[in-house]
Amino acid sequence: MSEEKTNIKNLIFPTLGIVSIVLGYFLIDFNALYQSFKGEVQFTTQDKTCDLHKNSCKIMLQDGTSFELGVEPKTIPLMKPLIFTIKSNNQNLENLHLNIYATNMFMGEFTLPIKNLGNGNYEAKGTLPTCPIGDMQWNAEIRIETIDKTIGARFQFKTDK
Ligand SMILES: [Cu+2]
Repeated sequence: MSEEKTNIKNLIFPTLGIVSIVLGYFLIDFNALYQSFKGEVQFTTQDKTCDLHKNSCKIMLQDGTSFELGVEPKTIPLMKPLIFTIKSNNQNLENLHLNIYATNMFMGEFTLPIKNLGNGNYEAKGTLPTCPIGDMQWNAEIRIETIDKTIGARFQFKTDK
């Protein structure tokens, strides 16, 4: 009898340990962690009056780098190929990415490689997923590393269904 109790004890404590590790893994707020990680980037957000459905929008970063983003087609449809054209006053940027994610719903994050086409012209291509709710608000971000920090341009747009 007492031997059996010991066996149960030996079983219960490791099991509890494993269960709490597994629960902990799922209960950690990954979104908050992710956002705090993002918080280390100093973003400059696009002027609210600029509408990517109408024209391209320009952002000037603290270090003097400018990005002008345009989306084709301007209707910004979901589930259709989009071309993001980017102009910069710096012709020599490499390994840039356009990070796109919805801010009013978790729809995943899409990391589109930005191609340097030369003469300050850049381009990224991608497709945004369909959404059962609609009226998604998106951030499209470009980050660049400077000597002491990471800064970034944050473009914003909305999509219908
Ligand atoms: Cu959505």
